Amino acid sequence: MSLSGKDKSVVKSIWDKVSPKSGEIGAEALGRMLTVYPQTKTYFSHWADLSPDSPQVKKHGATIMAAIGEAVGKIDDLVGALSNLSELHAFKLRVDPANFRMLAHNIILVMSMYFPGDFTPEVHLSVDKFLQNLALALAERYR
Ligand code: HNI
Repeated sequence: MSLSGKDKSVVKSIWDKVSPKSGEIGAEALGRMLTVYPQTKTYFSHWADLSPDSPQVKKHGATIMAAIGEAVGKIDDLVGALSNLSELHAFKLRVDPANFRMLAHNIILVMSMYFPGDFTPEVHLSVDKFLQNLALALAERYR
């Protein structure tokens, strides 16, 4: 399901609002993913503390959201934009790509918590499509 011009403009404009809070949102989303889908904890077993308030969870949540923010800037070529990260997750980290959807779900949830007024069904739809395309692009090098 490719992104329409409208999806792209909706995603860019909600991202303008979200980006000042993106570190916080990413941390909350990652912390929730680890709690709600505890099987995802296996990939982070080298961290000292996997609780939602841990410094590593907070820092890494911000890292992930910054990467997504960069991808928003390259929304016309997500596969190219995410190729290095895809390679890293496929061959070095060996993350099952099914997990990308679990994180995406939590990012949407937390965005809607932070911006309830802006998060209309139309925005939800476009952000969901964007994150699905991002997950597909991140899975591109798994072969
Ligand atoms: Ni992911 C590292 C981006 C989903 C497990 N991940 C990164 C880094 C970025 C990143 C950026 C840092 C790379 C570097 O150091 O060069 N990850 C993303 C994005 C998504 C995502 C944009 C999806 C939206 N990663 C996931 C998921 C898992 C995951 C769903 C596992 C459940 N990622 C990791 C692990 C690392 C990682 C593990 C290494 C962390 C560390 O510090 O050891």
